[in-house]
Amino acid sequence: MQNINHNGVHELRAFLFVHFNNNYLRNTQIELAAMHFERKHLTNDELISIYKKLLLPRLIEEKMLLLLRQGKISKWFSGIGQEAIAAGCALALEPDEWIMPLHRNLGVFTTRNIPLHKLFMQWQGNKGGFSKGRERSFHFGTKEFHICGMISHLGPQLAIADGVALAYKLKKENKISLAFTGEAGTSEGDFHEALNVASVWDLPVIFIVENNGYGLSTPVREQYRCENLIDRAKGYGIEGVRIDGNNILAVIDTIKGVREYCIREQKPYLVECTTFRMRGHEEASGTKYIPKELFEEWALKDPIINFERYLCNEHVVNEAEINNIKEEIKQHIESELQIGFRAETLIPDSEEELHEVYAPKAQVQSKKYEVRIIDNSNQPAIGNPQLTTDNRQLGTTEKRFIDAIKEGLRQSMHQHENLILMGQDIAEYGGAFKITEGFVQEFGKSRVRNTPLCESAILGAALGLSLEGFKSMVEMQFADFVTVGFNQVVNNLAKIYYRWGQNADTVIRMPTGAGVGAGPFHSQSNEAWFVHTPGLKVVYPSTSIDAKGLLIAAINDPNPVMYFEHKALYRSINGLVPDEYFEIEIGKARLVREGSDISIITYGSGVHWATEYAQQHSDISIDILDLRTLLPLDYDAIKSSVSRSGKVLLLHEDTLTGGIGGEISAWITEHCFEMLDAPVIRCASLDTPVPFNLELEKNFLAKSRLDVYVQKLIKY
Ligand SMILES: Cc1ncc(C[n+]2csc(CCOP(=O)(O)OP(=O)(O)O)c2C)c(N)n1
Repeated sequence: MQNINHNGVHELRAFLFVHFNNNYLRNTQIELAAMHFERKHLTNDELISIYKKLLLPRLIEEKMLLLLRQGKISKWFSGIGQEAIAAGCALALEPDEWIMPLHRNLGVFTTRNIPLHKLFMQWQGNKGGFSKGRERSFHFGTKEFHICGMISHLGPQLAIADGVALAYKLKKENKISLAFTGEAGTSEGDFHEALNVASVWDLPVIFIVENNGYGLSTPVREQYRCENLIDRAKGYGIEGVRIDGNNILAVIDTIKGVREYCIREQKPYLVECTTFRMRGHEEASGTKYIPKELFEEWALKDPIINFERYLCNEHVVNEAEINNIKEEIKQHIESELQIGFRAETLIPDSEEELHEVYAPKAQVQSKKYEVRIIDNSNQPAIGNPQLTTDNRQLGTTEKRFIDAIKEGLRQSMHQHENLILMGQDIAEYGGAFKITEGFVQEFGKSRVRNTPLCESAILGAALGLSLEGFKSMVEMQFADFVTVGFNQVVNNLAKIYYRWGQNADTVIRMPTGAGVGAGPFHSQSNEAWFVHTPGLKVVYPSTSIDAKGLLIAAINDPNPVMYFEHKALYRSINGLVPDEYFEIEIGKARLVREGSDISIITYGSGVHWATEYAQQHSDISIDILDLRTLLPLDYDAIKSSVSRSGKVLLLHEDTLTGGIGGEISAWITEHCFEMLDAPVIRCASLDTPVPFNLELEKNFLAKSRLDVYVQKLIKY
């Protein structure tokens, strides 16, 4: 590649005069090696401006370390010695290009000119910070400055950059996204997945590896065995370069060149920046495990001192001017700190906290269809659904469950031009269950995207698409496989809105459930994992009309929605479904039939088991409630069902322990105790993995014990 400055790591011939006491900041008389700077076309003013950007995070940090010792801020991850990478990358990008920084990248935030007082409030956990006191240290983002906040797990940042780059590509914008990882983070599967997806999808992303020698206490030798981390680029079929991460001009020049390459070629690029972590992993953890000589060696390569020396040698500035610049910055930091310290004490407000877990639903900007809300919550819809009087005039067609899902998805693709579908084999092949069959022909390959086998990266990419205003639907080939993308779902998608106000506009379709002899890894009911995660919505239709209406509602919802679709229902049930575009409201249960002897509260396949049972036992008056949404639950509907019978059976295909039945049982006991004539009983599947043999599976499923539990309840 031309344009790129391939400065290697320079050999040092310097000598350290003073006794080194493990804190290089105190060493003033060090003789530096000549770090080779190439100013190229940069004017003096530009060099000074770069110097100020490089210096600012260092001076902030020195102040923060004092405040940390005084207990005024919490945990601190130091980026001292690594500033040239963060500042250099941010300087090389346009301000509206998204950056995914990590815990040592203060320089990204400062270079993007974030108001310092707000940053200080953030670190003090004040409401005036970026996360209203909900997040610590660098775990926050800001849409205004195009910075996506990290989660502790590090690697997930990389795939978000893929999603943003995909958005830029789809919009044909000449932009790139840039994500950071430490060298230890490259051992995470997320690194591999993100680079592979970026390569296969030709995404303009820059992946920066900050190789600072240690991942907490683990040296590189125990982290990886390739010679250089950029050697991995070849394995992904992409380009890579290794540069001196302490040389600010090398970083800026390289990243600018790489950026142009990524835009021009529409490809990703891996950049390994060599540097060193001059302090402990975090301030409390010390540095005893690092040989003293390494600090001595790297102190000589300090990015700021070297650049200062260069600027003086080039007569860009003199020492007095450097001191003035430092003084000016320190004063600015002090005055911003005073504003930060004046922040009001945070008074917790539970209402507000709960209210801000979910993004409010915006009005759907109607592109093609008016949105009709169908309320069939009091109407049976099994077999031959009765629509309400108002809805009866709608054109309806008898549809199988699977076709209703397909229609909901198809109409949503027409409704939202910004809706992107992603999943394994969903394009030409039409998906494992053929739900997206024909979609490629209708909507094109850029919106109906086959993915490599990498759930985590795709779920991360879905979040990246959200940052740029896209909606997405991610199809899990089987609900079981969400486990390998679990972290992105429960930690990133679910929490991001509460943490810093960015929504994750994604629906994850989950073909779920047993009954087809598919064994332990193609049959699980894993909805309870997600019901336990604030920030997600969990819907689980049991009828064709609901399958379509709930899917449309899920796609219109700006929050991450887990949409469970039972595989055994795909082709085994059908019902009348309105032809037009309509929503079934998320969070509303449906009364399947009214009864007075017992209530069966259930969802998914349980609705069909209960209905069949009721039909076969006409002597028992059974009230059946189909929950339809598991998060949030429709407590009003649950209460009214309890009030009609006083005897409750919670039925689900999920296993017993930790299933949602336990939660509902607790709620009923707590809130409807006076209405009860018997203990709340749960009928669930056996607490075993789902077995393969059909007889074993039948025995496993809750349905096989339904009669026993109903009789037990009746006898009370
Ligand atoms: C998934 C996960 N495992 C473990 C950790 C604990 N942890 C936090 S930072 C870190 C080391 C990271 O090293 P590296 O990626 O090289 O970045 P550096 O801290 O050196 O900048 C570890 C092990 C974590 N945050 N996330």
